[in-house]
Amino acid sequence: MAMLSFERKYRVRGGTLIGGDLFDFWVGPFYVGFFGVSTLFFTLVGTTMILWGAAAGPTWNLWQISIAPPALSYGLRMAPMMEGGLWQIITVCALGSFVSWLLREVEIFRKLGMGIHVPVAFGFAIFAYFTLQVIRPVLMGAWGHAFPYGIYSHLDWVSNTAYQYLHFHYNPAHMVAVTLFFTTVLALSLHGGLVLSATNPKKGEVVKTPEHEDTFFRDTIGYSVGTLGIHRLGLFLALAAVWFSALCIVISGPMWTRGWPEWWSWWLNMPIWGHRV
Ligand code: 07D
Ligand code: 07D
Ligand code: U10
Repeated sequence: MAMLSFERKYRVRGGTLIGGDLFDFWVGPFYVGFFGVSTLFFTLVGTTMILWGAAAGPTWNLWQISIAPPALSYGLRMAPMMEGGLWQIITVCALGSFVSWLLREVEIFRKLGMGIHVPVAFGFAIFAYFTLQVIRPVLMGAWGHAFPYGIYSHLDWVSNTAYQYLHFHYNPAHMVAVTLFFTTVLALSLHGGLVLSATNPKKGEVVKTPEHEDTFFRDTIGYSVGTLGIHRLGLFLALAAVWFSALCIVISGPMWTRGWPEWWSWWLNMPIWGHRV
């Protein structure tokens, strides 16, 4: 692949976090680095374990392959390979490869002298996964509370887990997370629409300026958050959405064991109504 002239300038040694010059090189378009090698290592081992589990399972149907965590009776112990041990190794490999990928991003940003906003954001996604697969199961005392690795089986886990709390929509942190996800989509669509409307004009027309963009929102809603501000807001909304997602699931079980609709009885029990239900 031909290198852009800019890439030729920045493709120099340095900026690595570990390993010095050892893996400080590129293969085609990809930067390698120590964490590229560790990403590949964990990905290969993890994928091999999934294939092993699939080979031992009843189907090769991609949608139905599933590798389950150990039964609840194993608690937080290691389980035999075919009874959840594979799931445990795959989880370690998944975390190893996600964190390696994050650190590889950090090394590339350091080479470029840029901020580390993207790996920080990825860190939130990894944190959500860690909450689902490690923090909550540990708090509840068994790996069996984690989700299985399968395309449809992980959906079954979401639904089954939700109905253990009767009506998951009544989980207040889930409400906040859902609202933040919807708001993120609104913000990105407004931003994408606005930038295209200003910078991709019809043939013969001139490209408009950020002042045009600001003015559109001032005229419409009385305020413009600004061209840098919308990116800050977008990142904040998306990270907050994931943060509240992790919160909504970690409180389900470790902190609240009844149906979520019941949680709202604090409202009916407020002394201002003059009675208790
Ligand atoms: C578009 C970037 C590309 C990534 C893709 C995913 C794999 C899995 C592995 C057969 C936006 C690649 C997929 C590597 C193959 C095996 C063993 C990202 C983009 C295209 N889910 N989920 C999906 C994962 C959880 C939920 C699709 C992963 C939680 C619901 C895909 C994780 C909960 C629905 C997928 C994870 C949950 C899905 C599309 C990890 C709450 C859907 C994902 C590691 C978060 C949708 C059949 C996508 C679907 C869907 C992957 C976790 C809920 C298979 C890797 C337990 C309700 N999930 N998911 O586009 O169609 O993401 O499912 O945590 O409706 Mg899921
Ligand atoms: C965990 C993904 C991490 C991914 C990583 C990267 C690879 C590499 C390679 C492509 C967190 C993996 C990378 C594998 C791929 C290549 C090359 C992201 C993660 C590290 N819900 N609900 C959420 C809504 C209902 C329930 C979150 C909406 C029902 C449960 C979000 C609705 C019931 C859980 C959300 C709705 C229910 C959730 C998910 C509507 C089911 C969770 C987003 C409109 C009957 C989960 C932390 C997220 C959660 C979660 C949205 C409905 C149950 C806020 C919009 C009422 C049990 N739901 N939900 O967390 O909070 O992403 O997880 O009805 O556990 Mg919900
Ligand atoms: C944004 C933006 C903006 C832009 C943008 C974007 C956000 C301001 C300027 C970016 C956005 C887009 C492009 C839009 C589309 C993106 C999405 C919808 C998001 C989802 C993305 C995808 C689905 C694509 C996913 C693809 C991936 C992750 C690539 C897969 C890559 C690989 C498989 C290779 C990974 C490389 C590694 C790990 C390191 C390098 C390694 C190699 C090349 C292999 C060779 C290895 C070696 C030589 C090392 C030796 C290894 C050893 C020894 C280990 C071996 C171990 C063993 C055990 C064998 O805001 O505007 O525009 O564009």
